[in-house]
Amino acid sequence: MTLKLISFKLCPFVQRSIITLLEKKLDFEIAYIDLKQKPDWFLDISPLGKVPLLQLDELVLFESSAINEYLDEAYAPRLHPADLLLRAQNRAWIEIANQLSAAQFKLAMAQQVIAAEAAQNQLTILFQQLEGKLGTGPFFNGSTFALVDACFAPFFTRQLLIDKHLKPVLTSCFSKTTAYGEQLLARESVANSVVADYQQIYLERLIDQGSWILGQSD
Ligand SMILES: N[C@@H](CCC(=O)N[C@@H](CS)C(=O)NCC(=O)O)C(=O)O
Repeated sequence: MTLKLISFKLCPFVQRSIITLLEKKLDFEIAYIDLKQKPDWFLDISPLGKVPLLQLDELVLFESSAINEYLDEAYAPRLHPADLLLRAQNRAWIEIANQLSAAQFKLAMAQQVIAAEAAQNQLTILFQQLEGKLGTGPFFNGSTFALVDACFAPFFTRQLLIDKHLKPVLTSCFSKTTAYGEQLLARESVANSVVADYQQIYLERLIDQGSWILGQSD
């Protein structure tokens, strides 16, 4: 079966699915679309008009969580924990990863200090939650990389770039979260989950947006 991921280069949800595909060492095709000019063929097959989509021959899956869980059940190695309760907890914490990415997006897109501070406050609350949950690492559940890690990783890919412009206050007082992010960024699947010119494209997006954070570096 051919696996084809319909993608957008800056999307953190797409990145989660790419990490999952890479962890499983699967062959897959990738097609990038411009979300500002969605092609008709994409709108025809995407119920929510969102990426990622996973095309499996004639069939299409949407929503990154459904895509990732399908891949996890269909292809070894299993990334979700075998333990039922731990797996349920991991799924719940993926919602925290969703909220982190949403707050980070608000911070990156903020044009005014008020909106940026509100987003930073949301991030701080979420960091407090994550810091209290993480153990000795290196990953969310301990020694084994899991699907929940694939969901947190894209947040850290972007935070690394944001921290070049802001004083990295957000992570400096959260040592476990900082170490967790470093471990994720060092993982081969995470490093290879974005395009080579990702940093430049992300910066151009911030410039286009008139992002508040760009004015903050010393
Ligand atoms: N819950 C969805 C979220 C996906 C999502 O928000 N994708 C964004 C790009 S990062 C998108 O396609 N947005 C459509 C648009 O901007 O019109 C998932 O996990 O797949």
